[in-house]
Parts: sequence; C-alpha cells; structure tokens
Amino acid sequence: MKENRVDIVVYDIIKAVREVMLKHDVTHSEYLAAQAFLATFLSAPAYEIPLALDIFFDATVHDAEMTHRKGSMTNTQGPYFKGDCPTVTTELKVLPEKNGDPLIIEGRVMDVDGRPIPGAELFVWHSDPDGNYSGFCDYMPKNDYYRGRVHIPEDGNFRLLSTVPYAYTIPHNGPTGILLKAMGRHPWRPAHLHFIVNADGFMQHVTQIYFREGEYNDTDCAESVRADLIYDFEFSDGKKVIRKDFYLDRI
Ligand code: MBD
Ligand code: FE
Repeated sequence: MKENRVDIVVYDIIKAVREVMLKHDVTHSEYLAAQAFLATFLSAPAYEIPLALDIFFDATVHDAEMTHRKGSMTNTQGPYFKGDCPTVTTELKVLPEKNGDPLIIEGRVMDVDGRPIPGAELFVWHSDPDGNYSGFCDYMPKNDYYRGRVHIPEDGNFRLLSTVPYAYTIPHNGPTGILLKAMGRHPWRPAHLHFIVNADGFMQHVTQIYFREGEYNDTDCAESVRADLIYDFEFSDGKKVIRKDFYLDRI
C-alpha cells in the first residue's frame, strides 16, 4: 500500500502533543483554555495564523531542507514578500528623510560548483530604519520601498545600494503576540535581509541573513537565526557592505 504521508506526519504530531500533555500533567481547564485561545484566531486578521506558524515552525522547515541540500542555507520567508515589487539594477528606493545608514548589498548567484547562473531572478526585501516594511505600514502603502527584483546578468553578480535594516517587532496585538507574552517572550526579530532566488533548473532559494552582533540575534521571537546566516559588515568608501553569495541546488 502507498504510504499515507498525512497520516504518518499528522499522527506523529498528535502523539507528540499527547506526550507533552502527559509529561506536564495538563488539566482539563488548561485544555479548555487552549481551545478558547485557538478560537481567538477566528476573529483575528487573516495574517495571524500564517504569522504564528512562521514564528514557531518555519525555521524548522528550513533546518529539515538543509539536511538534504548542499547549497547555501535557506531560512524563513516570513509574511512580507511581495512579488510585484519594482525591478531594480543598482539601488532600492529608500526614504531619504529616514536618514538610513547606507548599505551596499552585493554578491553572486552561482551553482554549488561556483559557476554563475545567468538569467536567475533575485528578490531582496527588508525593513526601513524604523523596522517597517513597505506595503505593510501607513507611510509606505505600496510595495516599492526597500524592495527589488534583480535580473542576474551573465557573470552572476549583483550590487545594490540601500540602507541598513533594523530590528522589528512582529504584529503583537493578536493571538501570536498574546501567546508570546504569556510565554514571557518578546515580539522582536533581529535586523535581517530577505532574499528569494529563482533560476531554471534550480531549487527555489528562500533565505534571510542577519548581522554579526545584531540585537536579538540570540532571542529572535521566530528562533530563525543560524550561525551560517550571520554576516559581517565589510566597508567600501566608508559605506557598510554585506556580501552575500548564493550557491543554489539543482533540482
Ligand atoms: C518578519 O519580518 C519576518 O521576517 C518573519 C519571519 C516573521 C515576521 C516578520
Ligand atoms: Fe522580515
């Protein structure tokens, strides 16, 4: 008989939860409180369920993925990707009045043997200096600032000017934030850059990178930071530079 993956995975989840309930002697009133808590997602904004799952489980999807990939490390996509952002070549649109610290994001898109992948498509997105993403805050209603799509040329190289992103609180007035608070945790994520790379014949590469000594690297509410994803700033003409090379796995 063909194996039923839904049964295999879901039943293991159910058994794991049962073990936790027995281990901690979960009471009937706690069980009812958990039901009532889950029901609060029904009247919350639609992003709350994906947010909660991203915060608690998505990094683990990437940890699992990396047990059989050889290329660079993947990481959580998060809720703020927009595929309809502007195509860019040298810089991302930034808000000058925010006086952001300039940041050059450069690197190369390659296969696992270090050969460039011309024709690849790279998306970059990150927060402004106040930790907000365009398309998700009042003063940047469209998907245009601090985001871009780059067509990777023959040599595989890209170089974009933007500003340094800052640490960010996830929306924390809904069930996800309420749960974090009840657990005694904060809703902060460390400063990070998001990337997606698509190329024919290669597995999609979704990742984030973090900065050395970034605040909240150790207590990220999404527990997504991994040592291989922490990058050091380099400097060029007094500007901060992050060099991010991508090694993509073939399909
Ligand atoms: C983010 O910006 C993010 O990257 C993740 C993973 C979750 C919430 C907000
Ligand atoms: Fe993010």
